[in-house]
Amino acid sequence: MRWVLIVPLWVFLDQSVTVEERGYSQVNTCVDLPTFNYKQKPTTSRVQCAVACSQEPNCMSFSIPMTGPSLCYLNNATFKHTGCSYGTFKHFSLEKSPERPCWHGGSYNTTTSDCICYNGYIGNWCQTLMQDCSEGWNLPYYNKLKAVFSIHPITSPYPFKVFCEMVHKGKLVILRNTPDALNVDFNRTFTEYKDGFGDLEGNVWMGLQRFHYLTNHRNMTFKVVVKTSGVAIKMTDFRQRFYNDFRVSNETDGYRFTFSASEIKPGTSALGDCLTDMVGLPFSTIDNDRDTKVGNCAKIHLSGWWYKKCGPCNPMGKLQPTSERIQNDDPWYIHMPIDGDLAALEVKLMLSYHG
Ligand SMILES: [Ca+2]
Repeated sequence: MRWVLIVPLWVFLDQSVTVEERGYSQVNTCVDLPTFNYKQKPTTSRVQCAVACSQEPNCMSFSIPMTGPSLCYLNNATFKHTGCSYGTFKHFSLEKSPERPCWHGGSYNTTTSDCICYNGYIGNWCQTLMQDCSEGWNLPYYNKLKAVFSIHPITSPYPFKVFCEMVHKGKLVILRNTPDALNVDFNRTFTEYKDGFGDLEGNVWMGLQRFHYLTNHRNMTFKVVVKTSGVAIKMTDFRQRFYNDFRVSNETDGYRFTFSASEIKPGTSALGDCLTDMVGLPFSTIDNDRDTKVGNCAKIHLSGWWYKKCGPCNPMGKLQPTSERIQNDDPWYIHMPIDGDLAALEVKLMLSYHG
């Protein structure tokens, strides 16, 4: 089933999620910098300071200087309203009380005594903001869970849903191309590749714009996993390769990617490298040919990708028929750099934070 992106007007307004919407309210108090201040961080806005506070389990309030939000002061207790408002700081406290036990706009279920969290927050009291899957992985009760979560990367103007695998520091699915889920056609337009398509729990492409938001402010590791099968070994196998500090640029720049290093990890079977040669190339689709070939690689392979002339891989190509266990030369099938006479039967591209 396809999921349709409904993009409300407010997503285009930067910082449209206000401090108040993040669950903090300004407190009138004569306290200057409180004794319960425990950390200071550089910041450029009140919203950024609120995000910083919401990512720390012990942060209950934050303060910023009246002269401007150059430094964000994180505090481990809340302020009391005194009706007094002079001082050199503005203070913002989490709204949490016996009447409103859930933070950041979460709703309380009196039957189960649980908070139902929204807009990228998780935790018993919706206290933690998820920027990718790593924050969920840090909370023991999501351990090993594979499910859809709402996240809100700090540079994204809106929260959005992703599929997280809460293993190995928390992995987020960018692409899943598998025969184990309903078929999704990857032969799509540039707009569709930009916005994302497919089913979050099945075959899916998360979208280039989200890929950009997920990688433009944190050091993310991009993982390519290919499931193979061969006549000789008659068993499935997984080949993997990792790309450190992976970044995708913005739409104006053509969603080009960079990374610092490519590596194989001990204990995993090696997958060849098909991305190094594509660094600096814009993303190509059937209706936006930006490859360096005279023809259109996206039309040849029936899928979008970072193509050159055209290149050694097309992870969004058609799946090999299950009866065919050797590599098929037709260009519309998935091709991945696997040693030997093996077909790529499934591809997953994932991101994880290794801050
Ligand atoms: Ca071309």
